[in-house]
Amino acid sequence: MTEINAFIGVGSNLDNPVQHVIQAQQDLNNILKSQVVQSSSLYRSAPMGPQDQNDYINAVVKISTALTPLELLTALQQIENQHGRVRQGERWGPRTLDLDLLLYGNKSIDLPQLKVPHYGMKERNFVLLPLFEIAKNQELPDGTRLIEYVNTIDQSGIEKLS
Ligand code: A4P
Ligand code: MG
Repeated sequence: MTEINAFIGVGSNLDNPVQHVIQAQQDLNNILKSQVVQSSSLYRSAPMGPQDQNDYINAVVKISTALTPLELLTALQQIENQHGRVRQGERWGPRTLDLDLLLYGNKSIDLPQLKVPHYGMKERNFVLLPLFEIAKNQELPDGTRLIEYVNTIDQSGIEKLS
């Protein structure tokens, strides 16, 4: 069985976000044919998008998985639903739990329901900093190095918690 390393971006800004993120780390370890390899620290960040919402807690989790990308996406969405995620339609609005598939091995995926690398990851400090913490030498599928993006982003408005 081939195991692939994948990175999951975790975010929450409703109903005790720290608890949601910690619980999500455990939930990811319980996904079928998958286990957590490493988790980043938790980070507190100012909201991107509408400003009338709470700060976010973000983290990145590395897993090893034998699921296909679409099977993994389904598993991530099930976990979001277990956390009471309600989709209200507001772009970048508040949420109990958001799980984004950032990277799946070195694959590029361009399906209607799944784009990998995740479209926002190259310009979001709340994705790049936790990812870089646990994957210093990571490359993206196009051969660019993660550190190149880390070196160019604005690192204000984000704080490492633990
Ligand atoms: N989808 C496509 N590619 C992917 C992927 N790589 N991973 C599709 C996960 N899903 C992917 O997702 C909408 C659809 O995207 C899914 O049905 C899936 O098929 P969603 O989670 O329902 O929608 P969303 O997350 O509200 O939309 P969006 O635009 O992806 O929001 P973002 O980009 O996730 O932003 N500020 C801070 N500080 N920290 C945050 O974590 N997060 C957001 C949400 C806004 N502001 C934030 C943060
Ligand atoms: Mg999302």
